[in-house]
Amino acid sequence: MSQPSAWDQVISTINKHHRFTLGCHLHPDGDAIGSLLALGLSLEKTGKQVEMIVPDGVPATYQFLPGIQRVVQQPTSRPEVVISVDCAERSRLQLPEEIFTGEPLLVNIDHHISNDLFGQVNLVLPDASATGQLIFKLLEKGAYPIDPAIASALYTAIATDTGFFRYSNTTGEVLSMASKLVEEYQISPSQIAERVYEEKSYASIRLLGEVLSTLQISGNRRYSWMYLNQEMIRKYKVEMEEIENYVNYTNSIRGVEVGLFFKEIKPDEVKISWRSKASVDVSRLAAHFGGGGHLRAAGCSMKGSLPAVMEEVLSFLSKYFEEHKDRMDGRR
Ligand SMILES: [Mn+2]
Repeated sequence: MSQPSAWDQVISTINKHHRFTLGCHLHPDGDAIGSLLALGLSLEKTGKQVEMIVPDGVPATYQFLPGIQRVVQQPTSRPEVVISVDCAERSRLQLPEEIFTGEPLLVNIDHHISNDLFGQVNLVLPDASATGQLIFKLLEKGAYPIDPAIASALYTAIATDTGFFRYSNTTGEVLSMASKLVEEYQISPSQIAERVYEEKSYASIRLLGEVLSTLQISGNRRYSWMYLNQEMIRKYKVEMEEIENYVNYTNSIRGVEVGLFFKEIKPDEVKISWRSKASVDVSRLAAHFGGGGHLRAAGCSMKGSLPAVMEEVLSFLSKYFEEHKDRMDGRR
């Protein structure tokens, strides 16, 4: 990671100002919530006035984090500086517009390769495994305080974006950061993993059962898919955040190279999650439908009915596997 001037710019912006509002993207995940909370709590400890805003509320999964009650849905003041964490585009930053009336400085801290540098100050490093990794470095470089609550938030951010240190973005640096958080601040990795993975709602497990019953496999067992329709969403009313990881079942089948999860989020809109093993770059496949993402995890959104969208995407995929048959067979 390079760009030393970006670090200095963020640090001097923080040091020069007093009133901060922090925000993140819609449907925040562990990295977004953990980064927001860690930075917010640390700045508060230095005596800054801080508001951490998540308009749609903190997902139940992350309610266990110490200090999380400081994250609120409505702002009460106008900041001098707005800090966006883990958010790739200005339009996805979930903050009420009135926050920007006094033209506060906008600081953008993120690790998405697609980030369009929408801030006046941008600390955007696509090589970072998690925004939490950038926040940890920032707190160290700026000599801002870290306590056990801040350490828990940082660990949760880093752990969730690396699939609890299983994904290909699990680097030595990420592991040594995690080790440091455990050794110096006595946080408990098993407790955090338990809270994130073993505190699902009853409804979300029942819904998973219905979704799994739609699972299918094709292309000589090279790709697999399942779906969630409006009827299931209405029946179970679970938070979208709890559904995010369902897709991993499709790709966890032996021999399957690409896994798809179709979600009918509105009657005429389907969100598709793509997963792959190392052989197929799903960010390129998702890009064919106007989406994007990473090599092994991508997404796209399409207009149309669920059956029509599934038909279009699956016939594309069928052709793709037909064309790449030789290479795939060679791998087996
Ligand atoms: Mn992230």
